Amino acid sequence: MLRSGNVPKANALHVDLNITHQKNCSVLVEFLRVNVTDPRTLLLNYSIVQIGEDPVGAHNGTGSLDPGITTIGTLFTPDPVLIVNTTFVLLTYVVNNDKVPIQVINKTFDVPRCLSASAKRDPHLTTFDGRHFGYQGLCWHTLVKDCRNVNPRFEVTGKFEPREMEGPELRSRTTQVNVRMDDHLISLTRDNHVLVNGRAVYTPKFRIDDDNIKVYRQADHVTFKLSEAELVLEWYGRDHSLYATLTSADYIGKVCGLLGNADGDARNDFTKRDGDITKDVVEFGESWRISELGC
Ligand SMILES: [Ca+2]
Repeated sequence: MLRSGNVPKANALHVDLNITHQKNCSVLVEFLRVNVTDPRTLLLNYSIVQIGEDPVGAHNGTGSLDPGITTIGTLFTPDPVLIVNTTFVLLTYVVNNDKVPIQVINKTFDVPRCLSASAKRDPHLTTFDGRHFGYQGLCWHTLVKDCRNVNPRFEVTGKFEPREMEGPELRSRTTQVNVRMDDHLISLTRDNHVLVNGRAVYTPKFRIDDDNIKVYRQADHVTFKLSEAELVLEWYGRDHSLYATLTSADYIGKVCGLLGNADGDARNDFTKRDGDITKDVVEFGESWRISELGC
């Protein structure tokens, strides 16, 4: 999380900021009302622009913080091509009901390189580098794992099972996701249950391995964070959808599996387990099936 450096004065009619990364590498900018008891409405005009040599479109918006409303947010998704440790400037003018400026926030924040991938219903899979493909495989497959050496620090696997038949073609979907990290095996089930080494954990939030692994159970999904790799998984079990984001420079281009190698080049994403690149989606998919796990 990136936190604003603004230090609001006590009882001032000001806003503060929270800037956080969200699913699919989007960025949420939240405006927080500092003095919640003040009866005046705060009007916001903001503009988010990238710092750099090439001009890019600004993300502009307006909003109002009426009395009783403490937070509003704006979500924007930077162009993935530009998300290489990019610095953005958020310029916000805050005025009161009389349209008199009372605060200008000129806040600079960095967005680290971030890549997103997904395994869900059709089109089924999208790699970190944005290649969409349908692969109707069955049983357990490697989705993404550390491929820096022969002893991966982590591996995320998905179980594909057939959908209810809708015609003669077999179509599969993800029904469970397992994450293996050191001695820990965390399973995310289709009912959004979480199992740690086979035992169900029902607390809404828990940590493992000195905070390296954090799991949050929410209403319709489970969020899994692996701090070391800056890998975030969001699992919507009932929707059979997994979203993954990866931001660590240590792992960019050094992962492998059905979600690709995250090096920014979609053309090499069909790299098989043996390192060869294929154009055949079935050959690629089958190479990542984990035959020893069965179905
Ligand atoms: Ca690639």
